[in-house]
Formats: sequence, C-alpha cells, structure tokens
Amino acid sequence: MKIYFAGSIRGGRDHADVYRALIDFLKVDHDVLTEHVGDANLSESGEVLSDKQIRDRDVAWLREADLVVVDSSVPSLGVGYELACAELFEKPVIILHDSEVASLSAMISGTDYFSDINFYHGADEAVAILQAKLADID
Ligand code: 6IA
Repeated sequence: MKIYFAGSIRGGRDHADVYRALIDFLKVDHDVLTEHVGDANLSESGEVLSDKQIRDRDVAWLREADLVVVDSSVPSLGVGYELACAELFEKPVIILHDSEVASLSAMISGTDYFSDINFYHGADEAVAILQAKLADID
C-alpha cells in the first residue's frame, strides 16, 4: 500500500521520534510517501522546494495514497489541512493521538468521517496500535 504519513513540521518537532518509529514500522511492508516527516534533521535550510511546490506535491501524494496515517498529537495547521484533504478525497484515515501533549481539536474529533481515532502514550504503544490496525486491513 501507498501510505501518506502526516505529523507536525512547523507546528513543532517534539514528537519527531514517535513519527520516526511509526514510519520505520510502516516501511517494512509498505511504501511511505512522506518519509521526511520522521527525519530528525529536517530543517528549513535543507528544503529546496518553495512552499507552493511542497503543498502541491503533498496534495498530489494524498490523492495517490491508499491510506493516510496521522499523528495529531502536536497541533499543526498543515496536518489539519491534510486531514481535510483526506476527507475530501475519501481516503481511509487512521489517527493516532497522545493526549498528554495536547487535546485533540473538536474540528477533528467532531468530524464523523474521522471514526478511527486512537489515543496512546509513547512510541511503543503507538506502533502496537498501528500494527493491530494494519493486520485488520491486510
Ligand atoms: O504546518 P506544518 O508544517 O506542521 O505541517 C506539517 C504537515 O504538512 C506534514 O504532515 C507534511 O506532510 C506537510 N508539510 C509541511 N511542511 C513540509 C515540508 N517542508 N516538506 C514536506 N511536507 C511538509 C517544510 C519545510 C521544512 C523543511 C522545515
């Protein structure tokens, strides 16, 4: 499967280690379109694309994806935008959320389309939840 993984970038990188663990798990059997989201060294200076190029590429990848996996723990405008696109494109969405970081926005938990919201604490639990979800899909 082609999987679009979304997690905060300019919203804050506090959970980048969890994104990395989730992406490493997904990569074993799947094609992760957005591996850079888990890159601990991601920085403005390393990105050669304009913001428009980044946005257009990411929306194209979202259209192409078979599944969207989102870590919504660190509030991020980009992740919220991607969730709205995933709903518009009618993609299956799995949301992982660590409530010790921040409460989940009512705009996400209040959207009927997002019916697969999973609360976790720590990378190990997040990976275990995802593993169980993917076993159901495969
Ligand atoms: O608003 P945020 O930056 O937190 O949005 C994060 C989300 O938007 C992620 O799930 C990404 O898929 C997407 N996104 C935002 N910025 C980028 C980016 N470079 N490259 C790829 N995807 C992005 C931004 C500059 C970076 C090198 C610091």
